[in-house]
Amino acid sequence: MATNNQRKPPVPGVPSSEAPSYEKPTTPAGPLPLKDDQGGPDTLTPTGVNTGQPPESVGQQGAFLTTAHGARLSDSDHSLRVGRRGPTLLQDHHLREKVSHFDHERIPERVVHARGAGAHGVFEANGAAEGICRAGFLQSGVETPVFVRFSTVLGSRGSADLARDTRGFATRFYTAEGNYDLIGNNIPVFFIQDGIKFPDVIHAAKPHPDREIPQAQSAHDTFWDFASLHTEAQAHTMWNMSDRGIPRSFRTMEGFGVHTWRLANADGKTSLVKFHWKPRQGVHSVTWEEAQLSNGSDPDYHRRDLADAIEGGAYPAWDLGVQVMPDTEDQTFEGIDLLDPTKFVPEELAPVQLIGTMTLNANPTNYFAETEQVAFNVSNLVPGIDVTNDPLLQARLFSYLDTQITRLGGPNWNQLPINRAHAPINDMLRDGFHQDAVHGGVAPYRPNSLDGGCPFVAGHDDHPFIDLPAPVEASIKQRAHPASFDDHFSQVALFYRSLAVVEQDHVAAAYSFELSKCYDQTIRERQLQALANIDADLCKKVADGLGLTPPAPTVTYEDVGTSAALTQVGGSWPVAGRQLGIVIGEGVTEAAVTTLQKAAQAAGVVPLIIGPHGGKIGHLIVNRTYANAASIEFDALVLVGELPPAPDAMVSGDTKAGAGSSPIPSDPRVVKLIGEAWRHSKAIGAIAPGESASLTDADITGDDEGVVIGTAKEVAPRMLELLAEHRAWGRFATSAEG
Ligand code: HDE
Repeated sequence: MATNNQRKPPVPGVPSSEAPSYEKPTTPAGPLPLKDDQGGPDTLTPTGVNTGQPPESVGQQGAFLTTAHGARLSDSDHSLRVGRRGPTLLQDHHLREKVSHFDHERIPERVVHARGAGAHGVFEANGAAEGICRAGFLQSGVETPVFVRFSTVLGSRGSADLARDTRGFATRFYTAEGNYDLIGNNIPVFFIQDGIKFPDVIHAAKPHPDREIPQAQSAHDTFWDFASLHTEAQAHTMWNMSDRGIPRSFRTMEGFGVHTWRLANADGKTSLVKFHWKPRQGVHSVTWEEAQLSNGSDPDYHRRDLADAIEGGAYPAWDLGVQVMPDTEDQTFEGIDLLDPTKFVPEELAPVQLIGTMTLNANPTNYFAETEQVAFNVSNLVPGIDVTNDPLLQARLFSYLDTQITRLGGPNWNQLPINRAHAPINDMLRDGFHQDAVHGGVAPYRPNSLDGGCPFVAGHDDHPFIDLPAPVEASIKQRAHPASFDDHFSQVALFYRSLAVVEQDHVAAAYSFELSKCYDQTIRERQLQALANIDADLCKKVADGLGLTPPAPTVTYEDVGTSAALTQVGGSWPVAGRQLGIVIGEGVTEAAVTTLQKAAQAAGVVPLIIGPHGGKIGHLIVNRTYANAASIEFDALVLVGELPPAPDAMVSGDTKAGAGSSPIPSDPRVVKLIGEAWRHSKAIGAIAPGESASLTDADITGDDEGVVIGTAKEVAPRMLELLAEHRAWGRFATSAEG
């Protein structure tokens, strides 16, 4: 029997590289090839020799099912029993191997950043960093394979993608001089100034230990208890409460190295830098309502978005940039302490200079082997890149190595395929759980003569990693921080005041929401005091939301102005990888739909048809139905034709199940769909003449900002322009309008 499936689906997400046959297959054959969008870790030996084999050579082989030691099996569906109705025999080695391996399939999830998604790609340096850094992968034209893992921080591995949270942005560069891991976030500042406080902030933010709730969110008493007492956390918290805490996509996030790093050029001259990833797709977020809807109807929203974009050929790209500051003795710049990770350097003070571009172009072949087992390590550094004395960074240098030993079951996690370096490995680390390398020789110690003195340490001209000499101030041993770390508020005010009014309103709403979820009044009042120290207007809005009186500030500090680089509002951006919903009904004019589809596909936008039922309408394949479509999936919507209620639309009951008032003028699910798109300020189009009454039923008119009514040829290009602006910003009501 024929199926609708095609080998090359126009819509990403089909699970297999070949369409399944209707009948159960009967001819033994080898494993199917990888899908076109998939890549894998390069096939290297554990000690760094490229075997030249394709990625699938490390996957399943042969046409027959085997045991783990390679014996072919004739039956994997029945355990070995005494007769047909008798007890199962202990001698069934296949049953025991199969079930025992299954029993051990899970490994400990990451203590933070447990939920994530990864992709392969390539980084190409443009040479602009040559003058400041001698790392080989930053020299002009050098291409380096990369693996990136994006993540949320707080939730467990199965939590929803659109939690209000910081996002991890960890990049591994497989350079010819060893692996370099740049493990950053989408927010340039951090909660704490000293790594010794990390267990405190994470214990406060994770679910309460008694009931283990709430999952993946900061809207609870312990988090705000900590943040309001430990006011150095206010900077990071403010970024989380802003739209940056709910990104539209991993593809539309900036990335930041957070700490200051120390680079050295070929002459040994050093400079201090902050790393930035600038997404070519623009920096965009969703609204809070979209985030909440998504967590219910599509908790894999970000994971799917990244994989679909790559499968669809809309490869996301980021420029890597550096802010370069002189390596002065006091390590401050324009009054900002560069060793304090709760501070950032405004781009107006130190422009971001672009030094290369990363493109993500392949999805992992196997989530567990790659995305779960990738083990980033802050101390994976290459010659030319060194650390600073930032006390947060110093603690990370210990933590990442330590955590991998537990998570990956021993000290040889560097030998897992996704972690193998692309440089020759000649260490003297031996044995341990899961040792994959078969080391020769008898003398893994130095000095030795029995192995010919090998391995030798590299001389100055052999490109070794050199710990950059740095003066350490003559001092006493103590547990204390410098006075410059005491300013907890001035840059938080700078961030807030740099936002557009609509973004500021979102910040106020986020604080009001989160604090309203706390049970304890004292905690709300204490956090209001912190807000009073940041911005009186913000404090008043939040106090109004909570029904409290705004307190007076208790600190004074110099106003540090604003930074135009911090708002996400404005600008026009590439649209590739965005999703356009095309709503059709029975008897639709197919030509109009085809015009929209073609225009979308030409721009790399994925057109998804939403119909009254599944299957086909005329020649058009329906991708979503009125019943299963969720507004959050679509960056813009176009209604084609009249859209009468579908036969399963109901008169009363649950709206999402199809119910509306009687008689039903429009399908209530379509009205809900476009109503939500309107509230979220997304572009909406309607094909005229004969445009759908659903528009009027949703109280939308052609005069509204971001709404276009016209022929398909008129609507299509306008939709792409509106998509490029991300939102019809003027449609959001703001507090500035009173
Ligand atoms: Fe992490 N962090 N972290 N962190 N972090 C981990 O390492 C830790 C910090 C970040 O996709 C863990 O492999 C300490 C800052 C990312 O696999 C763990 C401190 C920044 C990821 C750990 C910090 C980050 C991690 C958990 C304070 C932004 C996910 C699993 C000293 C610059 C990487 C693991 C991935 C993961 C510890 C602070 C970013 C436990 C002790 C600051 C993106 O080692």
